[in-house]
Parts: sequence; structure tokens; C-alpha cells
Amino acid sequence: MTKNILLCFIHFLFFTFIDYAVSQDKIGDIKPSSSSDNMITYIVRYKSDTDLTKAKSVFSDKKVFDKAYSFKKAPIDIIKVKSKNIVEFEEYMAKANNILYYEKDSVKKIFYHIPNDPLVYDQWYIDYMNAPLLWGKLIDIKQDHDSFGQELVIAIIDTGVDLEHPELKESFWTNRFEIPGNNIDDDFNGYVDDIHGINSACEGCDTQRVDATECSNHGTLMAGIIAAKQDNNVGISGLTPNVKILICKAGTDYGMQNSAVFKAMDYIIEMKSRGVNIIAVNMSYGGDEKSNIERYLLDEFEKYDIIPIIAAGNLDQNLDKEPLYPASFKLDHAIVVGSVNANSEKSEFSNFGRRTVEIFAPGESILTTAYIYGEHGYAMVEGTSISTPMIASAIAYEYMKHPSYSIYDIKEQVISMGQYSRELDRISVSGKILNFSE
Ligand SMILES: [Ca+2]
Ligand SMILES: [Ca+2]
Ligand SMILES: [Ca+2]
Repeated sequence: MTKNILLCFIHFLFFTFIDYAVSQDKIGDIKPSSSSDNMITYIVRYKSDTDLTKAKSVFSDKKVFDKAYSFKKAPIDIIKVKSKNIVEFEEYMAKANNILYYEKDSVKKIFYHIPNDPLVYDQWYIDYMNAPLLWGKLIDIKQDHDSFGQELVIAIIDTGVDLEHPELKESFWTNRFEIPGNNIDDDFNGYVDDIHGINSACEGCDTQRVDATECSNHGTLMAGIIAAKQDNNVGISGLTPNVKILICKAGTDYGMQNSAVFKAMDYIIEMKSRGVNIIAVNMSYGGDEKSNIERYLLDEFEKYDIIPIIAAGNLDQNLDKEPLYPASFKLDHAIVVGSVNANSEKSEFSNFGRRTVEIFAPGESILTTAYIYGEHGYAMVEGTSISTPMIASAIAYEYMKHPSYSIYDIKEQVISMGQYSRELDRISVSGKILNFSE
């Protein structure tokens, strides 16, 4: 007895060792001996005039088949077949005249992803717009293409972005042709050390200072909506965390001069012409003055396939009657964005306009990244400013799916996937609220 146990023990050790050696050298070629008992699942549909009791009885031969499940109503069975019996199974199926067809079981991908960022549950707009579906699809696109292909860049003309924010610092576009910190314009584009963008707000300023060290929190709010890092166990999640942000600091929270904004637009066009894949520009600002120069530069964006995304403004005014710019230019290639609350109602503050405001997106109680009192933190904010970068993410998403689409096709896709509201139809072009479920 003792001898038998000892033999069994040695036998066990020996096989363990062999198995290990095989799996190191020839994994895939040789399966463990137990693999001949692996079950393969098929789904079988019988012809409708078949005597089901008789037909199904064939699969009760447990030596070959293991019938796992009979559908209650439909003439369908799920059959498990030992892998060593596959040939026999297929021969049977080829001859059977009572089988309509059969399929090998396969896996459906789940187009849904819930990130591990702890504050994501406070981002009500995430579920409201079905963003987890979007993330599931992004993962799918990534798997299909191995990467997102060409880097997608969204420029933000704003007050700068907190460069050290842990949720954002990996999300900035980087100018590969510029050496940082050497005080030299290495790529000859007229801007010294423009690593992640420019500061067009003051002449002679350090152009790297696109951060929030002065009164400039607003741009940090925008960046978090689009590109806050996902699945880092920290804070929130951006809507499209793989998109890169190009920062154009054109002022402070007290305002931006037109001249600085226009320099930023010129820089964006220059970098696009140099091959940076800038697909859209976030413009969460506006003013009463109608500028022909601004209109000209926005038209140049159209030539360079750049979509301007423009906030409608926060004065509860009808832009068709009381225009604000750039929102009221009525451009074919731009998208003007209003704000809704969690009940899909226009935010009280949101501007509107049946011929001006194209689409709405959430803009109340929105949690995003912030730079407040010197801290890299988060803030709950509201305004059409914050609805606008959500559309920027939607544009990026459409480009991931349809890289060859024109800017007009992309715009149409973004609007068409929105949820329709009759109430909003009376005060906007489309009556749609951004949604990723399609
Ligand atoms: Ca440069
Ligand atoms: Ca340099
Ligand atoms: Ca995060």
C-alpha cells in the first residue's frame, strides 16, 4: 500500500515536470492529455417539420455528445461535443437531414466599460450620455486597429491648462520638433519652446507658461472633460482619455483679447499644415463684437479640416436675435453648443437659437479637473463652456470610427447620434442632446 502511494506520488511529480517542459517549449503544439476531453459548444437549429423528440434523442449519446440545453420554444439545442469526437460530430451533421444549420459558439464583446476612477460615480453626465458604451467601443476600436492610429489632437483656446495635474499631464500633445527649455525656436514656427502649445496672451512671455499659475483655471476644466486619465484609480475619467490636448493660452479667467485668440488660431492652422492632426478647436468663450478677422480665421479652419466647437453662452438669450461671436457666425463646419441639466431641460442660463445653437450637452453640476488655490484638484461647475468639450470628445470618437470622413460628415454623425427632444427642437437647429448610444 505504502509502495503504491509512493509510486503514485513519483508518477505525479514526473508528469508535472514534463507538462511544464512542454508548455515552455511548444505551447500551442502539444495540449495536455486532458485536452481530448475539452468540450466544444455548438448551437443547432432543427428543421421546423422535424420530429424533435426523435431528432434530439441522437444527441443524448453521452459517449459522443453532451446535450447541454434544449430551448423552451425554439427548435434549437445547445450541444457540447468532446473535442476528440469532432470528426464524428461533423460527419453526423453532414448527413443529417433534420438539421437546418448549426454554428460553433462564439464570444460577443461587451461594448461597455466602467472605469476604476473613484469619482466617476459623481460624473452624472457619463451615464446620462451613455459614455460607458463609448468606452467599450473605444476598447474595441483599439483592439481592431492595435492603436488609435494617427494621434487625434484637440486644441483648446482658453486660459491655459494645469500642466502638473496628475489627471492631465500625460494627455498633452507634444511638439516632437521642439527641444524644451533651451530658449530656442527649434522648429522655426515662430514660437520658442512651444512643447504643448503656446501662450499668446502676452508679448515676450515664456511661451511654456500655459499652466494655471496665474488666474487661469477655466482651461483646466475643459481639458478634464475631454482627456482626464481613465483607469488610474484616481479622480474622474475624461470622455476620450486617449485624445491629446494642444494648449493655447490666450488670457486669464478675467478674459482674453481678440488679438491673443487670433494668434492662437493662426498657430493652430500653422501646426495643422505641418501635419499635427488637429481635428477640432474648443472655443468656450464669446463676445458682442463681430470681428471680420475672426470670421476669416474660422473660414481658414474649414480649409484645413478643423471643426470649431463653440459655446452658446450663459445669458439665457436668443442668439438669433441677440448675437454673440463666434457662436452667431452660422458656419457650416462649426458646432455651437448649449447646456442641458440632468432632466434634459435647457439650463436656465443657456443661450439658445433655432438657427444658431446646433446641439445641447450636459452643463450643470459637472465634475471635472480644476486648479484652485494652487491645488491640482476637481471642481463641480456649470455653463455652456463645460458642455462644449463634450462635443469635442464626440468629434474625436467619430474620427476614431471614420478616419476618412469629411468634417461635415463628422459633424452630422455627432448630431445625429444625439437624443431628440421636442422642447429643444423649438430653440435649436437639431433639438438633440449629445449621446453615445447611437
Ligand atoms: Ca517652436
Ligand atoms: Ca526649444
Ligand atoms: Ca482618473
